[in-house]
Amino acid sequence: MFEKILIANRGEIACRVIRTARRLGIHSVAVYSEADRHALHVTMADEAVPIGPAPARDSYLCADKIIAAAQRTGAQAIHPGYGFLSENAAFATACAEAGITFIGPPPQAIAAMGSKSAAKRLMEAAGVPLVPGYHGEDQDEARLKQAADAMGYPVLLKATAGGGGKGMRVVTDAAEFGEALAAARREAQSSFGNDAMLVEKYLTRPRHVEIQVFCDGHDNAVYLFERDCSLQRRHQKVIEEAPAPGLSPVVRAQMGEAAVTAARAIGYRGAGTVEFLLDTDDSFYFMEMNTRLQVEHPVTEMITGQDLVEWQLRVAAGEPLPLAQDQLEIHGHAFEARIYAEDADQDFLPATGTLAFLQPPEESAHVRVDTGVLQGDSISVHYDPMIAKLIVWDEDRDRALTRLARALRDYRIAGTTTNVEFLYNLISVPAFRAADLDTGFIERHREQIFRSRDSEDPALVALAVLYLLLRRELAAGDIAATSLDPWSPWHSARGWRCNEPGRQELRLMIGARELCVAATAAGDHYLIESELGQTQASGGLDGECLHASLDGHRQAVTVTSHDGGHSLFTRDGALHFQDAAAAAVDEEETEGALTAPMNGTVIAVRVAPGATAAKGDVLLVLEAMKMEHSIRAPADGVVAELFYAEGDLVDGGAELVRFEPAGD
Ligand code: MV4
Repeated sequence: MFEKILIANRGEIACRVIRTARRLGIHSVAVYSEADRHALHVTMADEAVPIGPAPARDSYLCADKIIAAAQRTGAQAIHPGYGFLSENAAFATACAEAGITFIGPPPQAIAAMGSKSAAKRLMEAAGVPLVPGYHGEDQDEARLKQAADAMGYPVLLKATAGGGGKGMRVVTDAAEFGEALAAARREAQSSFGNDAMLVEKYLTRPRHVEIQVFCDGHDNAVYLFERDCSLQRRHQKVIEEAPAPGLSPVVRAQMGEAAVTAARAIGYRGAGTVEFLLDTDDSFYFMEMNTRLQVEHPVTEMITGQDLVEWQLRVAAGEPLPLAQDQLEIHGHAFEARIYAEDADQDFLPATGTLAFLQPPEESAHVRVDTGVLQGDSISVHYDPMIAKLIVWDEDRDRALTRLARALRDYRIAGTTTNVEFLYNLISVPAFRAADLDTGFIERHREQIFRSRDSEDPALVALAVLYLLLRRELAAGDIAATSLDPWSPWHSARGWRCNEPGRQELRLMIGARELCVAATAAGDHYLIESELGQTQASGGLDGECLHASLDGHRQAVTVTSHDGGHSLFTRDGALHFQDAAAAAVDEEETEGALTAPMNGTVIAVRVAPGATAAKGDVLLVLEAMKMEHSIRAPADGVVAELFYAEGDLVDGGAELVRFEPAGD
């Protein structure tokens, strides 16, 4: 077994590999870019080596820098993780040439699976089922049309050089075939520089079911059952589960054996995943083979009780597979949800920002959190904005799903926009609990999933107002405590009025909406009134725990304040809000500042360089924390220079505009 390995990756997968290495007593070496200088994987590893500037092309994708780091530290092997160089045959070759073990398949196996059409031909020769269709060299329109007519419509035109859904076009009847083919060819030529097409029978409600395979250097090959990854959005997996609901043992064995046959056909070593389309009649068809450890491998680990990274290390070190096929069993059911810093309400635009508040659910035998970030970290614009993978397990699917829902509610994040609410809505669709799955699920249930959350839930708003009122009381108490007259009624923060009940008015910013609220102090509680209704509220703050009573209903919720405002987390969801009065003060303080008030995205540029502007004119609009921030001209003058364009992500404090006031 290796004494020291280098992990050529970052984020959660680097941390995950380091955890297994540590458990096995293997010394770990991390590599990091300048942006990851203080990242979790760097602090977790035994050693860490800088490999260059933030952009991946200058760091994590630089094979020579990574190999040099391994040589400098004496690492005997390199684990590539996923993404980056994990499926780069040239990197695997360079490792071997440097006398360093690449923890993965042989280069030629990577290369063989790199071309989708070549992979299909290899699988066909090995007897692995393919979708009925035509993959021939003859690209004459008449030949393709003949194939389409023979298999029957709908058919799917796929660019041979395409992949991941790019260059696919459905043709529903013969009359439109010619036009569709011409359009698909144009798109393929412009996207891939190759307009070769294949024609397949179009499966209208397929599921994406993939088989985890493992092969060692002693001619052993097993499958560790399947994962259902049908819940995808634009070919990005969102929720994965194992085993695939409703898959019969017979079909499971057939798919597993087909996957092992596919792996053996290319002389595979290590962890691999064979992806299939599963049709409604239980027939299944090879899609592609991935020659790396997948993001979603933890769900397989949870139902088999195996550590797949340990298997990778043992096989790479020349050991046989730890278990034979008849020793592998499925126990229970697992889900994985990918937690991202992205805004589901803005077409999943990556969100930037600082994880000002980050409280994952408590881990246990049922809940696992694979993450590469800690509270206070910023989500970098240079890499995939993954915050964590949330994995849950239980004895059966229904219980596991209930755990997932609870764990998502317990995943408390503030300071940047995340997809947690989207994930919760997604798994709450009744059809999901009913396992009515296929790759079109998200699109088909769009209304239920993207429903604009009732962010003006009276109870949530009352809790938010109570929190602001209690903060004001605490702040007033602190001032009173340091004054010469601590008991002066002037220190009261309960809106004291002469001969009238104490009354305060607040303005809450929830997203882009402003809500006016009146709070009247009445004995030991407040009467909170707004257009949403009225609530009697009382309670107390204990750090980040708000103990509240709303019309007698008592509950404890988590609250926190950060530079983007305030957040509260309840079992019914999270609410992110600002005290508009405070925000207005901030706006005044930053008025005239032509820098970004916080991390955000430029969503509008209203002027061009050289344009004149009057004081207060909007020059540029930022979106951050679901709110719009207008950057205004501080005086009459001229826009000398713009540093960002629409769609750009900006860090807080970044200079946005160079403005020359008139008369300067
Ligand atoms: C298909 C298909 C239906 N019929 N092939 C999408 C990307 C690539 N992995 C293959 N894909 C598909 N091929 C036939 N003959 C539907 C898809 C498909 C899909 C497949 C797996 C996971 C998500 C998907 C989303 C849309 C379409």
